[in-house]
Amino acid sequence: MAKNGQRKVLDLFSRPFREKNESNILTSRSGGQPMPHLVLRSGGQPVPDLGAATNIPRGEIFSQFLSSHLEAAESLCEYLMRARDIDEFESMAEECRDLVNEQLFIYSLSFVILRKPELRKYRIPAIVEVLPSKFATQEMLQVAMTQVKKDPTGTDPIVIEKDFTGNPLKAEHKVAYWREDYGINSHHWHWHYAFPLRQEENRDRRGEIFFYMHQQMLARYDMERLCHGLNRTLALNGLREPIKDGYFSKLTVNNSGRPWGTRQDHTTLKDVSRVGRDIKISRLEMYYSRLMDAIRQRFMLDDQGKEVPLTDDPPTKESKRGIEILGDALEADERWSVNYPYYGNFHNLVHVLIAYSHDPDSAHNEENGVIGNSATAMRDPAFYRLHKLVDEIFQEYKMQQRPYTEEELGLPGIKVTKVGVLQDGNPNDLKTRWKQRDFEANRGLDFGRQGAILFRFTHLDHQPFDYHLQVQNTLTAEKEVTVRIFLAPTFDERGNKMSFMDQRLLWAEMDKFVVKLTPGENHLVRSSLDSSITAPEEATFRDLEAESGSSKEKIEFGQCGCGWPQHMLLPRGMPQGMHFQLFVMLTDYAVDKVDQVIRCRECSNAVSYCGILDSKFPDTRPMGFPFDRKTPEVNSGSKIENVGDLAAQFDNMLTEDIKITLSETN
Ligand code: CUO
Repeated sequence: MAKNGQRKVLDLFSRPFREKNESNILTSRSGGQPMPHLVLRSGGQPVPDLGAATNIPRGEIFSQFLSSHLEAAESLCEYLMRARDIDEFESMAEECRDLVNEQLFIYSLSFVILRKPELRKYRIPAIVEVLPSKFATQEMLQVAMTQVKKDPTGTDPIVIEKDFTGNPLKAEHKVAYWREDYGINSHHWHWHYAFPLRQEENRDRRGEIFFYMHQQMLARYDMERLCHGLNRTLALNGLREPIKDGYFSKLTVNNSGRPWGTRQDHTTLKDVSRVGRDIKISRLEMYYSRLMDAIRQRFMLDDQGKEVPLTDDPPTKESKRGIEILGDALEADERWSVNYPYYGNFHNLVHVLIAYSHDPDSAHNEENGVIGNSATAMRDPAFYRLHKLVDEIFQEYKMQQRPYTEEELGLPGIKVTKVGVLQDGNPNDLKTRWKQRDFEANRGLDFGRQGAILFRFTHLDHQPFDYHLQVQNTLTAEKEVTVRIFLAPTFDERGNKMSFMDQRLLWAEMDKFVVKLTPGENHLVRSSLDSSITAPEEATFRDLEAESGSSKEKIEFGQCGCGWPQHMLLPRGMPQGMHFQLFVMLTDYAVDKVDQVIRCRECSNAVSYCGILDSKFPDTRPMGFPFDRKTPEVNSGSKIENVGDLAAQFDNMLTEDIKITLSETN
């Protein structure tokens, strides 16, 4: 029976680390005649013209933070983008899969399927199943191998304990379950190819979304830390101070049993000098100074020496905001940075610097650490310290912007009178719990087992809940509004209620949606499942196989992989309950609205973190509004000390105290 398109996609994602030359596609597909995109090698053998794509050796860890790897990705994506339909895509991909680095291949397949409207309808299987070695420990792989030998048809799940990387002797370990969650790491992998570096296309507000998405990850991580009585993340104190916390991921590279690099506690960063990559700390410090100078001077210099103003109040709607220009120069995007040679590649190279800190000159032939790869980076505590350092640069910039005005914050005629959450009939007391999920690792591993190899992960979870809002529209006509919902802890590490400025960076976006208010009373109910930051669970190989064999409607599309996992929408809370604040703000949709035709409906979940493909970001306000700037000034003369004071000044805002409790029972 002929394979349908979805099957073809699944086969391409299967067994990425299979032995070379298992297929003879090169000659068989073309019937001995070179296909148009193939070139002849000196021996007469046709091979695809892959440009820089073959520069990364097979078996090496692919890193989206390395320019040479991005160059390879650019070539391979460019090659695969030429496919005109799924059949051509399949044959072109099969032609090169044994010639290029395995993870580069998976990255580029994913990139092209997301980008090409003709291919977007095909779904990518969960990355946990495609690359299990990025999620499961060496021990799990070993157990799987032993099981296969003992019982080739067995299906018993291999359970991974949530404490596999350490124990509470290290305070940092208390939040290891969060950092090592399969869902947030999958999201981060997908995000980085949804907003790729060094590619032709520049997505709307990409530098700003880089800032905002990572800032929100920090807010969520800090919220989780407070649930355990841990302090909020401290930024790396420059690049010379030893990094207090080490990390031992227990993961293996490419199912090979070769471990990823590890880092001891108190490791001092050193210049990196490995083949093809030399990184000098002093150079990174220079980039840092130039970025900070630009922020203080309120302009950057382009490659002609011309001043490019940095402001979040640009002269026209079409001009870029400063945050976007700064984001592109800081991440940095070689193609979109205002002056790449001058402002350098700060953030990406600090990833690489830390990733090689255990073996900076390759004297031990060690692999890089997990912080060097976007599918694994969030496991390492140093990831947050690095991103806090990056965020502090962004915040330095944001603190230079004027505070929001009453006009920008208010919405005359609209009053929120009540807000709260309801879960299983319980008001304002959300419960979290532990849950387990199985993934099938057969397709990502090469053990040749007929039965399933199931890996069982334990993760945080909660029952879905609803937000309830009571809103009065005192206008005589209907009014379209944007509802913005945020969550933050009420108290700091010492148990003190937080000031506006202190809590500012902890507000996690929970949802943002547009609704029409009729004149008079409106009761709005919104499900947590519809959150603007989450995507549906990634489909497994098995889900997609079942779907591709049936004629029924497709399983719901997510942001094609990008999006915060639903199961991590809430922080853990505490067994005895922990105090949080909900903050709700309604703004005028006529102001927020972006004029555009939404061109891609398939991948439009998790919009606040992932944008909408081929379309503009659908909210004109700066990302993070209204908490991205310093305390607002209001004309009444009252001082805004905390978020409650702010909400008291405006009818279109309201706060509510809620509790989040970790329940051990369900
Ligand atoms: Cu996502 Cu540093 O950008 O990890």
